[in-house]
Amino acid sequence: MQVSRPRRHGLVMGVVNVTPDSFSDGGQYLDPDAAVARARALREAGADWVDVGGESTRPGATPVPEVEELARVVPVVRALAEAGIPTSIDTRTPAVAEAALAAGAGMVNDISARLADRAAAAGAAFVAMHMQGEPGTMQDAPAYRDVVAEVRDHLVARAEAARAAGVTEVWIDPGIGFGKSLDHNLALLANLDVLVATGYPVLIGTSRKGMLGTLAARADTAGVAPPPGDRLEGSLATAVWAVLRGASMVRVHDVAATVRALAAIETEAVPAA
Ligand code: PMM
Repeated sequence: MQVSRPRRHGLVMGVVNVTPDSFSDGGQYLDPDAAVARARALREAGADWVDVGGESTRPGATPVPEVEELARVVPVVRALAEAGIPTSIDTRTPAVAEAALAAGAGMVNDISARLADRAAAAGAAFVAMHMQGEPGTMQDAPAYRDVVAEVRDHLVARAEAARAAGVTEVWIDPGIGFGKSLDHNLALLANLDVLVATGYPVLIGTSRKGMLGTLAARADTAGVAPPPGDRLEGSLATAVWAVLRGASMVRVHDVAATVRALAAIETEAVPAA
């Protein structure tokens, strides 16, 4: 399998949601063969990691029964691991993390930031993401005294706990859109250096998210927000922004376009000697 040349800066995590209802690609990859084909295509387009999820965590989503989540993701993770594709499991369910790790996942991407012990037991990498509240209600009234400091403090505490549990590769992610208003999201993106300064590698996921619809509507003469599948410009702009501000990886749906966008800033992204 051909993969693109390694970049010096900005890894890319490609998203495959094996769900009927994800906001960005729900229903497209519910069939395991379609999910595996999508993952292979993302890898060939330059994804460093492929992130497989079986539960939609969009605002207002209801939790998926564990047995259903297992049935969705485990066959896909196993097929990808057998194909040698670095695979991350996007879950907050302990049994799903365990089964995916046993099937060959090399990273646990955990929006609840509570599954570090599972990652540690398998020698896998771990992403601690910040979320205020639960997906069902998190966008009802998100509130912070100081969003940047609170998110940083929470993530550092979870990352330190993950290290103490034995994880050697710990990532932090502010969780754009997870219990955050537009202003909260923008404050976090504007102050990424605060997260980068913690020393933990930072992952950012803005791809196709609602904030990009809102911002694009401001630029539209009729004030219309584009649907998730039509938010590529904002997805690329924020991915480039994040990497220039020191993020080490971006989680995206449009891998080929993101790889090209990051290639275009490769020189600028490398700090002067
Ligand atoms: N966003 C979504 C799901 N999982 N994981 C991390 N670490 N960071 C994110 O921003 C994130 C995530 C929601 O997007 P999707 O429904 O398109 O997967």
